[in-house]
Formats: sequence, structure tokens, C-alpha cells
Amino acid sequence: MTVSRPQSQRQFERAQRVIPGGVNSPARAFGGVGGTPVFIDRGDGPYLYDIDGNHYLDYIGSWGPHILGHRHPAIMTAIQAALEKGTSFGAPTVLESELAERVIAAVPSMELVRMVNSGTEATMSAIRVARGFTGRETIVKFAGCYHGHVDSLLVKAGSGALTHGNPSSPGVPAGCTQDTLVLEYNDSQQLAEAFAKQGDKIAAVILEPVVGNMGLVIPSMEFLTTLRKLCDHHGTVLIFDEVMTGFRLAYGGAQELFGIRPDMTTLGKILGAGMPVGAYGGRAEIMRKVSPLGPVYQAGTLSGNPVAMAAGMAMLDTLKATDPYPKLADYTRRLAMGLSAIATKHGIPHSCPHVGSMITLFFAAEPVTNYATATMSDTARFAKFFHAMLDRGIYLACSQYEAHFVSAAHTEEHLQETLTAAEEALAMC
Ligand code: KE4
Repeated sequence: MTVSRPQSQRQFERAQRVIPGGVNSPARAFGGVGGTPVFIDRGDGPYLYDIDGNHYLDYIGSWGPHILGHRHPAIMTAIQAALEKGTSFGAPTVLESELAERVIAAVPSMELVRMVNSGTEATMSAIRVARGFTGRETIVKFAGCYHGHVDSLLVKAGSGALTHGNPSSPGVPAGCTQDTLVLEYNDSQQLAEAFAKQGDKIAAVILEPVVGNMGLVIPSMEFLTTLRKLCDHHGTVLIFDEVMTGFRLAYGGAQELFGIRPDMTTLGKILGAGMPVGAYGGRAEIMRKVSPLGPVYQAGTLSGNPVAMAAGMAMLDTLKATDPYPKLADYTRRLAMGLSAIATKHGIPHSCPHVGSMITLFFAAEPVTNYATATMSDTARFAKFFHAMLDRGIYLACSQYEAHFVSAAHTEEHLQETLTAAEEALAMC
């Protein structure tokens, strides 16, 4: 059954005439699965509605923000009320303090927090502040983790992982990545070697405390505790990039789930409830380096935008009041079990890791623990699965290397609908 989407096709042709690749973010371009991106008209609850009159059960939620589903009444009401007063003033508002207070209460490792407009801005700023605080320049990231399109983080491992990184994109000068080490996620020994060799030069380590950007990869506790100990010993700033996991895996994010306290945290996605919001924060002594209090410069015209702050407050207040996390985890666990049972029945090599409301069905025989094992996935088989699910009204991420997100608007009926579609889709793969 192939669903035709003539309007999306027509609008994609139009968009490509005026926007590079027809999209404002490459993640939406269907590059990993082929075909034409679906143009969306509106969202409601767990559903997306396209411009051809089709509707889909949404497991992306705008790549993470919509943990409560689309158009949640509390969020829409808050945005509409804020809009009545105007859109932006370029001056402080009470709303910014009110959201900052909620973030600090939710994430105790963040003693001070600065609002920005995207996850990229948050990670870029956190790196700069960590370098300013330590007076060091070397940073460490892990292959497969994505932290936004920051020059110093668009990097692939150098000739030897313990040597400087090389740009992974044209337009990024070698000077921007020469101080970035790229190590293997979940490899404590390599981490220890890097610190033994140059720990006194390492300003910061940044990681996704649960990875969504190579598909879902869960850290070992040994990796996280080793990382925390090495950063403590060498005076290195540990940055948890919780842009995706913040308010997603628990109200206090992955750091609450694992009981590991980073020195800095970056946030985004859910924090803005679909409006453009990012944030970075951490220990007060580090954040006091940020301008105008300290010498590390960072600024933004629309940072702390009142409409976005109102959306974020409604999101956090609703999450705190309703505590959807146990239900989200139960739905996600049963979805993983169901998908795995179907794939096993059809003899399809796979793994289906899940944590909280994040899940990935990897078409790979071996468990995925890092970038090397993630890239052993059968992406052609994933592409077939993706389109078979899309044609059955299930909207998945258009890449094997992404996590899927369950929302509080997904019900038992939706779980059954998803598994019924997967039964047919996996039989075709
Ligand atoms: P943004 O600049 O896109 O708001 O955030 C960058 C970012 C930072 N850190 C993490 C852990 C992230 O996942 C992201 C962005 N995530 C991707 C999806 N995997 C956004 C989708 C897109 O780029 O369109």
C-alpha cells in the first residue's frame, strides 16, 4: 500500500527552488530513507496531519519537544496570553526569572542558568564558558554524539583519537577542531588514556548522557562514574548535553536517572515546548564567568523571549503536576517488547534499546553501544521499514540514527495501532 502525497510533492518542488534542499534543517530531508518529505499542516495530541489530508501517529514530536503531544491546552493558553502583551522587548521580564527558577529547582546541578535560542547556542556557549573558567583549550566529545552545528564540535577523530580532531564539514577551519578530541562512547579505558596523557589540558568533556543522535545508546554506569572521577581529578568541566534528555527521561533529566552530577548542563527542546529555547547552566562559580558578570561573552537578541518563556513554564508546570514519566516508560517498554517480538518472529537481526520515553529499533545483529556498532545497522532495511510504517500512518524519524519519542498523548489504542502496522511493515522488510 503506497500512500500518494501530491501536495507534499508539489510543495517540496517549490521549496527546493528557494530553500537549500527544500528544508530548513537537513534532518527533515528524508536523505537517509529516500522519497519526499511530508509537509505538515497541523498537529494535535499524538497526531500530525499533512497537506494531503493524511494523518500520522507522531513518534518524533518535533525531534523531542512535544512530550505532552501537540497543542497541549495549558501550553497553547500560555502562549496566547503572552502574545496579548507583545512578542519581544529586548529588556528583562519576570517570565525569564520564573522559568529559570523552575529549571534550577528541577536540575540542582544548575545553580545559575542562561537562556538562549537553540540547543546549538547552548552547547556552543557552555564550551566557551568552560574554556574561560579553566583557562584551557582542549575539549573532548564522543563519536556519534551530536551537540548542534558548533564549529568546534563538527569534528571527526584525528589520525589517532588522542590527537587533534579534523573538521567533519567544509567551512570549519582546522583551527576550530584542532583542540577537540573525539573518543569512543562507553570506552572508559580510552578515556583514562586521554586524561593520563593530557588531562591537565582538558577544559571540558561534553556528552549526551543518553545518546539519541546515533540512535538510542545507553551509557554504562562504569563509563559515567569513570568520567565523573577523571573530571574531578583533573579539574575538567563535565558538561551533560541534555538538550534531548532534559525533562524527557525524568523531570530532572538523565542526571536524575543516573545520579551523576555534571558541572554544566545544556537544555533545549522540551524546555521551549516547541518554541525556540535553549539554556545552559551549572555551578555558580563557573556561570559567574558569563558576561556581564564575568569576562566570557555570550549574548542574544531574543534570548529569554517572553512568549517562549511562557510556553516553557506551562510545559514544566504541567510535567511536574502530572508526572507522566512512569506511564511513558511503561508504554515505551511495551512498544520495545512488541517490536522486538515481531522482528524476532520474522528472523530480522535487531536490537531495540529503550529508556524512559526514548526508543530505537536498530536493524543490527549486535547490541549498539557506540558509533562503530551503530553504523553496522542495515540502513536500507530501516528505509523500507520507515516507508512501510509511514504508509500505515506511523510517523517515524527519517533516519536509523535517531531516537523515537513517546508522548503523554499516546494511549493503549495507539500502542496497538503501532504494533499492528509494525507487524505488516516488518513482514515486508
Ligand atoms: P538545536 O540547535 O537543533 O536546537 O539543538 C542541537 C542539539 C544539541 N544537542 C542534542 C543532544 C541534540 O539532539 C540537538 C539537536 N537534535 C537534532 C535531532 N537529533 C535536531 C533535529 C534537527 O537538527 O533538525
